[in-house]
Amino acid sequence: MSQDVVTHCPYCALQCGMTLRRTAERVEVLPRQFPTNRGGLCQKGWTAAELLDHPDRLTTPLLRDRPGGQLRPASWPEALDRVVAGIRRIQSAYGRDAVAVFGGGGLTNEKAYALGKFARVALGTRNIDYNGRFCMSSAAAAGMRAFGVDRGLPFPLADLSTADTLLLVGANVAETMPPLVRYLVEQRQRGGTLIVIDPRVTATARQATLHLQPTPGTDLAVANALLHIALAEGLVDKDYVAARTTGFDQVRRVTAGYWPARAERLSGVPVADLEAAARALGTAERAIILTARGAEQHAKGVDTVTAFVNLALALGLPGRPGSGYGCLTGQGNGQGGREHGQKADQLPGYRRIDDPAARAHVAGVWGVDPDALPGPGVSAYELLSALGTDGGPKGLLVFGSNPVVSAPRAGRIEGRLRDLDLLVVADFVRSETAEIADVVLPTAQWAEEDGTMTNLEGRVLRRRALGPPPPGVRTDLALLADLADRLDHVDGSAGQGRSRFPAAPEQVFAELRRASAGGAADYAGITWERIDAEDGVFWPCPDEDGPGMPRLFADGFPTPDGRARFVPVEHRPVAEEVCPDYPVYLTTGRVLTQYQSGAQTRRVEALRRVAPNAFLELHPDLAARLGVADGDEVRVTSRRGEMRAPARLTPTIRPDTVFAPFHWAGAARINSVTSDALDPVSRMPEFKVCAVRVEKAVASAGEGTA
Ligand SMILES: Nc1nc2c(c(=O)[nH]1)N[C@H]1C(S)=C(S)[C@@H](COP(=O)(O)OP(=O)(O)OC[C@H]3O[C@@H](n4cnc5c(=O)[nH]c(N)nc54)[C@H](O)[C@@H]3O)O[C@H]1N2
Ligand SMILES: Nc1nc2c(c(=O)[nH]1)N[C@H]1C(S)=C(S)[C@@H](COP(=O)(O)OP(=O)(O)OC[C@H]3O[C@@H](n4cnc5c(=O)[nH]c(N)nc54)[C@H](O)[C@@H]3O)O[C@H]1N2
Ligand code: SF4
Ligand SMILES: [Mo]
Repeated sequence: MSQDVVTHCPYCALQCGMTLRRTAERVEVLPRQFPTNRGGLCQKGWTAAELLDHPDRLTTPLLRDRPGGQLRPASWPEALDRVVAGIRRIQSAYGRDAVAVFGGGGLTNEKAYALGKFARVALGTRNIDYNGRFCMSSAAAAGMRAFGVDRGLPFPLADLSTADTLLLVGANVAETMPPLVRYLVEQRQRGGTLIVIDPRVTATARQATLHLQPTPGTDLAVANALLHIALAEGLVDKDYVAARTTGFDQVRRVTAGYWPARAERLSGVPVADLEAAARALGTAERAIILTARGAEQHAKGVDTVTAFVNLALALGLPGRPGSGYGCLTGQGNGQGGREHGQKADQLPGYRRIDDPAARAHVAGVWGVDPDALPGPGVSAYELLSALGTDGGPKGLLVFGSNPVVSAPRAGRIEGRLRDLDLLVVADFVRSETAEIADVVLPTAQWAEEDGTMTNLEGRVLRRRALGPPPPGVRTDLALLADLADRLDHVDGSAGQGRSRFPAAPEQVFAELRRASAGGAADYAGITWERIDAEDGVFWPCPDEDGPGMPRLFADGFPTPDGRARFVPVEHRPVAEEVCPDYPVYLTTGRVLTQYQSGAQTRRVEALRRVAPNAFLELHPDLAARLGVADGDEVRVTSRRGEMRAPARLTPTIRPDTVFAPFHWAGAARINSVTSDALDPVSRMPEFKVCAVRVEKAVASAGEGTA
């Protein structure tokens, strides 16, 4: 007996197509032909089903009876009563905003939507934000500013393979989206040029025709220099700039200051490489520029992305067939998760919560008075760092994030979380954040629920349940609906006590469609049947009878005048420069077989075998200066904290920079060290560069230990 279900991987934004098969012993993952992954999967996808019946799986709520006590099993009614009583107590003492919500870009569209509505309607709090703020918020803000819309890729992934020149900035796709590499291979087989900008010679950079290896935090200077060269060599598309954009003159003036030799001084990238890159981009018939976290997770992330968008616009790429600018979204529903209202300043359909028309529309769908909707809250890091402080929230509900490991300056954030009167975590494992919660609610995993996800192309996909969750486990939607009921938000107008929070995902999606109608991310015309029939549907899709939009900007930009906007941007130093006490740059990122905070993948045996622990990557020259040998335990210290891990010596990193992955907790948590400097616009933390000191942690034999 076997039963197959056609679905997608739970992890990253590539959302590879897969088939799940239930056999007598286990759930098998089979690769599936889908337009994005074309049958490919990475090790994380192959092993995704292992967590379904993992011994660490939570199957009962957990409660902590007093601070410092142990978590103990409890019934659902007891756990939910505790949550509701805690919320009531806090809100009556401190006001409605004193309970906050923290969401995640891994949640389905339905859950992200329900969570935003739950915060604004059931809790009546302005304080909701989510981990996407740590992810692609800089690219999102830059995209909105330039194009009037934020869709990660405004074209299908398949366009990558036909680009004559492809530029990847701070994207290590060979480890973060391995099946995407086939497009890069095809691109080069067609004779294309692949340029990678990364301070490390990554698995991705090794495939490049040209690799630029800047000091972390200097991409903006590189981008401005590329535009400077393009101008000097007559590579700018003047007709496009005149017909389709505004603001170029100011950008031209600013980029005049980025002559190649100056950019080389700022970034360390040789003039000849800058020239070669500018020419490869400027002379290509079809060129694509993509950014990811390496360029974006900076205190000047928005301006850095803007510099690459300026370059793309000057070369006439956005909207030209087979060309354009895009951001590689990260989490499974990183795209949809930023559209439907779990952002502090946002209502469904990518509407602004401070826009009276948007409030009126969404309040209508929700059956509430627009004036009853709260205003904008604060961004993720600001929210987390206010927890438990005077005037800050005293209660927090977390759905789909593990900030104890993944937040910047995590020691501080962990302290804030511990100071709360009420911390509620919905998760399917005891993540490090669940571990310090007052209430843990066990939720369904991806293979146990239906819903939709929007991949990095803006393609809305179906997630399908193989079967129901195990006994004792509820879906996020069901428990949000139950909580809302208990908080007394029952629709009296229907006269039958119908909950305003449906638990059935298809019903939630129907409501989301109405709420998003007319917004930038319009899902009104998308039905589950259409998604099945069409291999996913690209938003915006306002009409059930009309097509989705795989490619944007062919005829104009969704700005008031239909033109894209150039914005002049200047290089500036990183938030924390190296100094005699902290003489080395630290940058952080990912390895292939671990995912994010590691709460899931550290529990998968096959993945743990490949990547069992954290490490610090450093250049042999730096290691020699520090007296560190390969495998030595090192201590990495910043102004905020320290981390310990074995040294991994490699000539593939700049000698002035060290690298650590952020997937591990405890002493190996690199976010104890990272900087909480924020971008002024996106509020993105500077995860990708701070100043550290590196030293050998353990005294070697013969050295004194006194
Ligand atoms: N295996 C795996 N895959 C994942 C994830 C995971 O956790 N594990 N997470 C998913 C998510 S949520 C995301 S957001 C994506 C992220 O995907 P990526 O952005 O590809 O991942 P990162 O490793 O964070 O960063 C990419 C590269 O940026 C480089 N970098 C560091 N500083 C700089 C800089 O100043 N400039 C430039 N140009 N480059 C710099 C790093 O050396 C690194 O190689 O991956 C998704 N896929
Ligand atoms: N130093 C450093 N730090 C970083 C980054 C970096 O590059 N460097 N990258 C940042 C980025 S891009 C990201 S996206 C964040 C990610 O970091 P986190 O927000 O911590 O993301 P995850 O580890 O995916 O956490 C998801 C948690 O929710 C649970 N979960 C998964 N799906 C669901 C669901 O559907 N419902 C519920 N209730 N729970 C679920 C998982 O078990 C897990 O415990 O980290 C950021 N932190
Ligand atoms: S690339 Fe991403 S979506 Fe595809 S199998 Fe790996 S983790 Fe899953
Ligand atoms: Mo991310």
